[in-house]
Amino acid sequence: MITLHTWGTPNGRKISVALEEMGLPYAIKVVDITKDQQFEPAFLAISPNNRIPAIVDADGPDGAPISVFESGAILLYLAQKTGRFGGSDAREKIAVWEWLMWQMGGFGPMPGQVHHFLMVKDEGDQRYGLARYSKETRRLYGVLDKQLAGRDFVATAGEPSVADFAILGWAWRHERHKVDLADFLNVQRWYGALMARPATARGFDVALA
Ligand SMILES: N[C@@H](CCC(=O)N[C@@H](CS)C(=O)NCC(=O)O)C(=O)O
Repeated sequence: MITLHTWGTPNGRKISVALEEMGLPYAIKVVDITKDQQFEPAFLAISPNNRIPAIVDADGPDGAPISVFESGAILLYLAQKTGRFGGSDAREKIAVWEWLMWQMGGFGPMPGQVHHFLMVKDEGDQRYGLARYSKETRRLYGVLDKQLAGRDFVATAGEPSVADFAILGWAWRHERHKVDLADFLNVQRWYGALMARPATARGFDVALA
């Protein structure tokens, strides 16, 4: 059994989506980051960067328990464990790594800054932050749109990969970072197709209580 330590944010939802898609049994342990539970010693023992998500797998690679933090590492771990959603051959696997790292380095940190600056009170600070990070967020949506032209998934053919799940976690919050998917038609098509998958929908809906 896997325990997912999480909260209802894009980085957390990526993992519940992946677990649902993989059909792995899991239990949820809520870490309420609005109450600073991410700083509790028991959580820091498995996630030293005090961020959700983290997992504990009672049945690690050698049969002993293992904990994993950082959502990208968790997704790669789960893909390795199940042999699913990691790419079907060596070339696909490398493309999955590329697009997963693209998400972790940009398509997450940048819209996350938009979310932050939308809440900043000082108008001058807000204007600067939004101009900088909204522009970069839109550029990233443009990159994704180009990659998805003529393709169903970012890095694989036939079935999605953990890179799609990672990117979807942030695209799920497109309204919050003020992006209209109608401006990115390939992203809109990909988003609709993934969200129509029952397992993916369950991953976004699973109760965090
Ligand atoms: N690179 C990390 C980022 C995780 C992250 O930023 N998590 C946020 C919620 S989405 C968090 O736990 N924030 C708590 C805090 O800032 O103290 C990952 O992808 O796992």
